[in-house]
Amino acid sequence: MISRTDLRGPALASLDARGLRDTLPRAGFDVEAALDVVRPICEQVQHHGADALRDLSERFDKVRPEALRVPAAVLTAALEQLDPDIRAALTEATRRARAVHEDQRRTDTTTQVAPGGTVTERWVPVDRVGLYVPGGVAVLASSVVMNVVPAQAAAVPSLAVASPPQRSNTGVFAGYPDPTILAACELLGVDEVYAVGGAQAIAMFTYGAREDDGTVVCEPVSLVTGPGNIYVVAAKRLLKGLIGIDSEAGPTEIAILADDSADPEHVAADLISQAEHDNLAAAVLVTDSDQLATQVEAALERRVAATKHAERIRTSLGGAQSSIVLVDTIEDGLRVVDAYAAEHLEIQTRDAAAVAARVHNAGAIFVGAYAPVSLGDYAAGSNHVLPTGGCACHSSGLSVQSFLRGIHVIDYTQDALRDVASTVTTLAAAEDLPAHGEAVTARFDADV
Ligand code: HSO
Ligand code: ZN
Repeated sequence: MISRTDLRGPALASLDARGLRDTLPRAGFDVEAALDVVRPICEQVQHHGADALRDLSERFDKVRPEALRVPAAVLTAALEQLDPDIRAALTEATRRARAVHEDQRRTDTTTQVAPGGTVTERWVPVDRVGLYVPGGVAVLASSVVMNVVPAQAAAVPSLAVASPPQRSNTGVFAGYPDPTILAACELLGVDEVYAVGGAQAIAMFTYGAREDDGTVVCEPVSLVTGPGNIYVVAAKRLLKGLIGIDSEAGPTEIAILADDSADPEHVAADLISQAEHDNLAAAVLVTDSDQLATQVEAALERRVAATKHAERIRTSLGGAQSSIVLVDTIEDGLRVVDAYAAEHLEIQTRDAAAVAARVHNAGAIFVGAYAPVSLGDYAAGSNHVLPTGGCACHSSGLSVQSFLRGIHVIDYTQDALRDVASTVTTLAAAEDLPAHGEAVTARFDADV
């Protein structure tokens, strides 16, 4: 069900990081093609506001939302009707995520550059953010926690959530997003929730939306975060610049670096757990043990046959994006996982912490036998919105930092400016921009 990629022998040594990356399995995720689909959708929202949002919902979600903004009473009802076990689990997941994200808060730093001259880096939250919560193949209430918690820890003053209306909803929830998503919003104290999904949600956040009579339905935001399908990703790419975005989250990925000390049942269970997300999800095992590879193959067969979403899992494990990669040593395995730059990387080797410390590229690293990726998906305290598609070599997952801007505040006294004046005028002259220097010397003309 899963292919093997043999990188043993001299083959690996001859590849540089780029070449190695190209030989590793990866999902085709053609965002460019989706741009043509989302461009007219975004224009429709830009020009026709709330009317366009209702029409697009009817077309794509097959439901016309009663109200685009979910009424407070519906949010309250969602939390009241939430299964108490789910409520307790969401509360615990939130508590752990808050502990981690509150520790990420930044304090302003002031550096005395010279007597009388200081630069302060002031951390300021983005004024208003839009958080997208998908509602397609899987409706992920945990993603509400993972987006809202860092934004709140960053003290973002205005925060809106959008999620697609669900055709299957009934009663008070008819025409609104999944009730568990609504309950999670209420639990986290988010009262601005929209029944808007897909590319049109990103467009609504970008342009804002009004009714024909001018009534404001949604104010525009400065930053949009959250995962989504290929159309959501394409809309984010299209509108980036008008708004800020987090990384473009593609299909989920798990890579596991394991030696013969790993338990094949754990390895198989973890590969399957992320393959469960999506036909395009990627599961990659990198190992120096032929025996482990064989045992994992057997365990996969058995476990997939026994799990609920077997079909989807077979597709993703059997896809070109998934493979068991054989290497000669864990040392070589480290080169492979660094080149792959997985969204999630598990280290199931001897001395796992020491091996993990040597990894450079991964969205999140799960160390040893008792840190499966699904722990991080829900309740480790870490964030599960992470860079995919190799972007972990330059980007980080969602954090408090994603919602802050560091503003440099420059404060110099007259003497401090005078002391550095010749440095400015010299460099300004070197760049043939004398007026830059004159802006400094103008302040001291009387001295001369
Ligand atoms: N593994 C997903 C997050 C998730 N899993 C939510 C289950 N629910 C991307 O990190
Ligand atoms: Zn997951």
